[in-house]
Formats: sequence, structure tokens, C-alpha cells
Amino acid sequence: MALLDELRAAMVDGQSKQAVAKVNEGLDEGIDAGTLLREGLIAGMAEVGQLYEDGEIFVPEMLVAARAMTAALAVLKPHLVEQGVEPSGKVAIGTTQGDLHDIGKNLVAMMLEGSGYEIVDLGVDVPAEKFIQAIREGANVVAMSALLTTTMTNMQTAIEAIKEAGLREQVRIIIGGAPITKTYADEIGADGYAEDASSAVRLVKEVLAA
Ligand code: B1M
Repeated sequence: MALLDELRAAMVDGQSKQAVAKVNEGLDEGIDAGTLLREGLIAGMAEVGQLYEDGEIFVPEMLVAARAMTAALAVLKPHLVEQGVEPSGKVAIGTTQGDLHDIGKNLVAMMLEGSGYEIVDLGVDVPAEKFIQAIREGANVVAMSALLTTTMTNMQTAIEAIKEAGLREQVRIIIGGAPITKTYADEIGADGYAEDASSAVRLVKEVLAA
């Protein structure tokens, strides 16, 4: 579909205004918000990652692409989330220490919020102590995101610190992000792994019911 191609191209070129315009155009044409997200924004970002890996673009280009995605996501947000659901759990979410990637984490937070969970967004580069503080302040789920193989190990550090603080029994810990797998989640003693934002919503429901 031409519009989705144009949306992907706007993402790859880091053109925020064009990305926002294409998302609005798509919504006006009746294209489903999930399709615009997956086949436009996420597919465009995957292309950006590939170009970076191939040495065809560098960090500044990744950064402008990320800005375009953030701008376009803000337009999509009300269309992605269900409205008027009562809070059914408190989720503290953050990108693990040393890691500055926040688009995936924001998307997960957005979908959870829209599904009725109270969200405490701890931001990026989150040390274990901040997760611990959030649990002390009533979070019953901790969701950690990592995009780098060098920072995913800090998820384990955070889980160990939560155990040492004597809080492990009162919280469910779930993890996700491009390099994360179910095997890794099992290995480090997390309660679950979600591949994407909609699976994260299902997973939170599951772990809270367990
Ligand atoms: Co970076 N970066 N980056 N980067 N970046 C990657 C991750 C990389 C794979 C690119 C590549 O080489 N192909 C690579 C990592 C390699 C590795 O570790 N194996 C990489 C690198 C190397 C780096 C730097 C080291 C580059 C440098 O400086 N030399 C540097 C590190 C900075 C740091 O964090 N300390 C860096 C910097 C950046 C920018 C700042 C420029 C920018 C981030 C801006 C921002 O986030 N505000 C950036 C970007 C944009 C990317 C890519 C291109 C896109 C990431 C993204 O937003 N994807 C990325 C390549 C790629 O992923 N293909 C890359 C879209 C997003 C919707 O997907 O985040 O995967 P994702 O989230 C998904 C799922 O993973 C899941 O749901 C989301 C929605 O479906 N999910 C969860 C995520 N978190 C979850 C938590 C959950 C559940 C599910 O909780 C339960």
C-alpha cells in the first residue's frame, strides 16, 4: 500500500512532520491504527536498524528516526488504547541501567495504560534502586526493557537487588526488548517475557492472575 510505503520512508528519512501527516492521512482513510504501527512505524524502524548495521547510516540518523517515531506515536496513542478502563494493577516500567532506548518501552507503557493499568514510568537508564523504590511505593508489576546486549544483564542485577531488598515475593517481574528471549527470562528468574507491546498486556494480566 502506497501510504504505508510513504510512512516507512518518512521514518527512515527521519521526517517527523511527514510521518505525522502520513499517520493522520492513514487514519482518515480508515487504516487500522495497529497496521499503521506495525507495517509503517515499526517496519520503518527495523529498516533504520538494518541500515545502521550495514554502516549506511550513523547514530544521528537513528536519533532523528526515533524522533519521527515518537511524534507519530503521539498521534496514534489515542487510537491504540482502549478508553475508560478502571486501573487493575500498578506497573513500574523502565529501560534498564545504561540503556537509553525508550521507544519500545513507551509503546508498552502506552498499551498497558490503555488496558487499565496504572503506569509509573521510571524512564531510561534505570538503576535497581529505582525499581525497588517503585515496589515500596506500591507497584505490583515491574516491567524492564533492554535493547542492548550489554545492558540486558542489568536486568539480572535488578532482580537480584529486589531479592536482597526482601521484595521479590510481592512483585511480578517481566522483561522484554529486542535481544531478550523467554530462555533468558527463565535464566535470570523473571516471571515472564513479552515479545511486543500487545503480548506485554496479555502477560501482565497472566502474571497478576497467577
Ligand atoms: Co540504538 N541500537 N544504539 N539507538 N537502536 C539498536 C538497539 C541496535 C540493534 C542497532 C543495530 O546495530 N542494528 C544496536 C544494538 C546492538 C546490540 O546490542 N546487539 C544499537 C546500538 C549499538 C546503539 C548504540 C550503542 C550506538 C552507538 O552509540 N554507537 C547507542 C547506545 C545508547 C545507549 O542506550 N546507551 C544507541 C543509540 C540509539 C539512539 C539514541 C540513536 C536511538 C534510540 C532513541 C530512543 O529510543 N529514544 C537508537 C535506535 C532508534 C535504535 C534502533 C534503530 C531502533 C530501536 C527502536 O526504537 N525500535 C535499534 C535497531 C532495531 O531495534 N532494529 C537500535 C522500535 C521499537 C518499537 O522496538 O524497542 O524493540 P523495540 O520494542 C518492541 C519490543 O522489543 C518489545 O515491545 C516493543 C514494541 O513492539 N519490548 C518490550 C521492548 N521493551 C519491552 C519491555 C517489555 C515487554 C516488551 O516489558 C515486559
